[in-house]
Amino acid sequence: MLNIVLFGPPGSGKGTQSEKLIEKFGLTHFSTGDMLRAELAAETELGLKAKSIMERGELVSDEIIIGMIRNKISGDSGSKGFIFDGFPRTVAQAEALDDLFDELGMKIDVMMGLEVEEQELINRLLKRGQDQGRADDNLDTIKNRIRVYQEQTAPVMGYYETRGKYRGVNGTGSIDDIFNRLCGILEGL
Ligand code: B4P
Repeated sequence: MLNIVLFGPPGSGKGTQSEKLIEKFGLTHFSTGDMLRAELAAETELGLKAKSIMERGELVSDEIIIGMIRNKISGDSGSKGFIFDGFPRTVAQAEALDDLFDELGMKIDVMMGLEVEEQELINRLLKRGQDQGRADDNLDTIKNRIRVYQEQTAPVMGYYETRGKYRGVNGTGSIDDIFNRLCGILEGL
C-alpha cells in the first residue's frame, strides 16, 4: 500500500497533481475540498453548513471533516493506497488521521509539500476564478485562505517533519516537471 498526503497552500497544485498521481499509481483520491463541494451541490445539511464558511475562506470544523474521512475510508478498505489532497489541514486532523490509520493497521508513507510563492498562488487562483467561477476564488477570499493556511495549516508540516515524513517540493514550473519531482520522491521511498 502507498499512502500519501499532498500538502501545500491554496492554489499550490494539490488537486492538479493528485489527478496525475492517481492515474500513475492507481490510488484512491480523498479531496476534502471536492467532497465538501459535492455536499454543497447536493444541498445536504452538511453542505449548507459548509457553504458560508468556504465562501469566506475559513476552515470547516475538524469534527465534520474527520467524520467525512472516516466514513469514506471505512467503505474503501480494499484500495491499493490513498492520496489525501487538502487534508489534514489542522494538527487535530493530522492526529485524527493517525488514530484512524492505527485502528486500521495502516500508515502514512510520506507527506509531499508543494512550495509556491504567494503572488504565484494569487495569480493562479484569480485565473481559475475567471475560468471556472468558483465562489472562493476572488481576491479577498484568496487572501483570507492564504492567511488561514499560514495560521492553522502550516503547523501540520512540522507534525510530519518531526516524524521524518515531510518532503518539500518546488511547486513552480510546468505541471509535468512538478509531477516528475513528485514521482522521483515516491520512487525513492
Ligand atoms: P480545496 O478544494 O482543497 O482548495 P485549494 O486548496 O484552494 O485548491 P488546490 O490547491 O487543490 O488547487 P490547485 O492548486 O490544484 O479547499 C477549498 C475550501 O474547502 C477551503 O478553503 C476550506 O474552506 C474547505 N476545506 C477543504 N478541506 C478542508 C479541511 N480538511 N478542513 C477544513 N476545511 C476544508 O489548483 C489551483 C489552480 O492552479 C488551478 O486552476 C490549476 O489549473 C492551477 N495550476 C496548478 N498547477 C499549476 C502550475 N504548475 N502552473 C500554473 N498553474 C497551475
